[in-house]
Amino acid sequence: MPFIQTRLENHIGTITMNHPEHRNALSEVLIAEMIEAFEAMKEQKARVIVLRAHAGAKVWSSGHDVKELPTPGRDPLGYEDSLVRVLRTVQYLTMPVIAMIGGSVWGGACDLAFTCDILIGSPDAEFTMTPAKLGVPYNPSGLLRFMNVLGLNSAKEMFFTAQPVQAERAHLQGILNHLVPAASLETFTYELARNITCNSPLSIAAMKESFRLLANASPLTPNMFERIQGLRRKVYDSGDYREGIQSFLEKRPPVFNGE
Ligand code: YZS
Repeated sequence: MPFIQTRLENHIGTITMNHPEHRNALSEVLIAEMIEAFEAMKEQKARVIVLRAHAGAKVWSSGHDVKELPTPGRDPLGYEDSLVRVLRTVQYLTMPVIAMIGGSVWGGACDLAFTCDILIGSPDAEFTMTPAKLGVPYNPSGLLRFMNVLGLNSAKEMFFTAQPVQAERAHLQGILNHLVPAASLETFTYELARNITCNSPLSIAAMKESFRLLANASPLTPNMFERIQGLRRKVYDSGDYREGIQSFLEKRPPVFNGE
C-alpha cells in the first residue's frame, strides 16, 4: 500500500501523505515516494501542486521518522538526509506547492510545510518545532527558513520552547497564508490552485526561483559555517541527543543534563 497517493487534473497535482498508522512520519520510504511523485508531476507539466494528508488526518505529519535518526556522532540533518533532500526538491520545483494543512505538524514536517510556497490551514492546524525536545541541533538552512517565515524572535521562541503554535497565531505570524473553516479548506485550496493555473507558468517559475535565491542570500563566510558545524557536532555527539531519541522510543519524557 503506497504511503503517497497522487492525482493530476487540469494542471493541478495533488500529493497525499497516507501512512496513518505512523502519523505520516517522514520515513525514508514515504519521502522516496514523495520525491518520485514531485518529479512525475514536473514531467507531466503540473502548474501547481497541493501537498496534503489523507482525509480526516488529526496529524498532518509527525515529522522526521525518529527511528531513522542516526546514532550519535553523525549529523542528523546532513545534506543527504531524506528530509533535507525532499526540502530541496520542493524548493527547486518550477511550480508552486501549496500545503493544505489540517491537524498537527511536527518537527521536520513544519520545515516541509514552510518550504512550500503557500500554506492554507484549518482551525485544527498547529505547528510544533521539536529539535530541543529531542536534543537535535537543527541545521542552518532550516533555521534561516524559519527566520524568513517567522522573523527572528518568533523563530527562536518556536525552537526554544518546542510548544505548539496554534492556527490563529500561525495565521497572525504569517505561517498560514489563509486560515479557513475545515469544511471549506479543500474548496478554498483548489480555488486558489485553479487561479494559479490560469497564469504564466514561465513567469511563475522564474519568480519562484528568484524568491529562493533572494531568501537564501545571507552571506555566510567559511569561518561562520565551520563555527556553526562545530556547535552542531557538539550536540549530535552529546548524551542529550542520545537521550532525546531514547526517550521517544521508550515513550517517556526526556531528561536532559546538558552533556
Ligand atoms: O508505537 P507504534 O509502533 O504504534 O508507533 C507509534 C509511534 O511510534 C509512531 N510515530 C512515529 N514514529 C517515528 N517517527 C515519528 N516522528 C513518529 N510519530 C509517530 O506512530 C505510531 C502512533 O503514534 P502515537 O504516538 O501512538 O500517536 P498519537 O497518540 O496519535 O500521537 C501523535 C503524535 C504525533 C502527537 C505522536 O506520535 C508524537 O508526538 N510523535 C512524535 C512527533 C515528533 O516529535 N516529531 C519530530 C521528529 N523530529 C524531527 O522531525 C526533526 C529531527 S527535529 O526534531 O529536529 O525537528
